Amino acid sequence: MILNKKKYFDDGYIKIKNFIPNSIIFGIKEELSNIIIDTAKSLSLNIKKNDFNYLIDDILPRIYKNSKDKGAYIFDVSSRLNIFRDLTNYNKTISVISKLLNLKKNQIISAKFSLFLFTKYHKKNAIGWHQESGYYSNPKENNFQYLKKNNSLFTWIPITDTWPGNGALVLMPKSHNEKNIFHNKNLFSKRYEVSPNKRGEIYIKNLGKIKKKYSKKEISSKSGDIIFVDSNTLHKSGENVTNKTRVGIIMRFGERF
Ligand SMILES: O=C(O)CCC(=O)C(=O)O
Ligand SMILES: [Fe+2]
Repeated sequence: MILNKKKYFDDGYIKIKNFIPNSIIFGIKEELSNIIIDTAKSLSLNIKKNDFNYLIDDILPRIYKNSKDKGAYIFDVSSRLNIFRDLTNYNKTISVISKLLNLKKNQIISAKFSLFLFTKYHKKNAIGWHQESGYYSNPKENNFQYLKKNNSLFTWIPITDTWPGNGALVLMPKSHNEKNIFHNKNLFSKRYEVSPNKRGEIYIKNLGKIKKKYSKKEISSKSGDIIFVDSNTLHKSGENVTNKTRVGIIMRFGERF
C-alpha cells in the first residue's frame, strides 16, 4: 500500500479503502450480534433471523425501547469486547500512524476508545463541531489523555456503510491548521440538550468565523475502510435522517505529552 502522506498533511485527513481485514469486521459483527441476541432473549423478544443489519436496525432499538438498562448493558459490554483490541492494535493501522506522526511504533500511545451504536432513538447523540485535540486540553484535568495536541490523530472506522444522510463523518478539510481554537465544556446534563452544532462533551462558542473560512465535507465510507483524521481537524457526527442504526468506532493515538 502506498500511503499518500501529502494528502493527509494538506487536507488534515485521509480515507483509505478496504483497509481493515474482513476477519476483524466479520468478527465484530458476529460478536455484537451475539450480545444483541442474548439480551433480546432475556427480554423475551422474538428474533426472526441471525442477520447483523436486522439485529441492529430492528432488534437493538426494541431493546432500547423496552429497557434502557439493557441498552446500556449492550453498549458497555460491546465496548469491552476483546476483538476491539485486535482492531486497535492492527499492525497496518499502527504502521500508518507511525508514518503520519513520525513516531516509532513503540512511541505511540492510545487514548479513549469510542464505539457508536446510534439507533433511530439516538439521533440526539450526534456530536457537534469540535477538534479532537479539544479533549486533550488541560494537563491539570483528571481526564487529561496525555496526547500531544499537535502530533496526534484519530481513526474513524465504519462498521455499517455511511453516506451523507445516514451519519457519515462530517469534517472541514484543511482546518487542521487551526491550532488555537478554544473548546468549552458542556454541563454533563445538558450535553445533548444544546443546539446540534454544540452537542457533546465540548463545544466551540464562536463557530461563525471558522465556518466561513472552511467548507465542510461529508465522508462516505464502507465497512472495511478507515479514515485517519488529524486531531486538529474540525469535525462532527453526520446527521442520520434514516431509521437505520449507525455503527462506528473512533480510536485516538498520538505522541506522549
Ligand atoms: O459520531 C461521529 O462520527 C463523531 C464523533 C466524534 O467526533 C467524537 O466522539 O469525538
Ligand atoms: Fe471527535
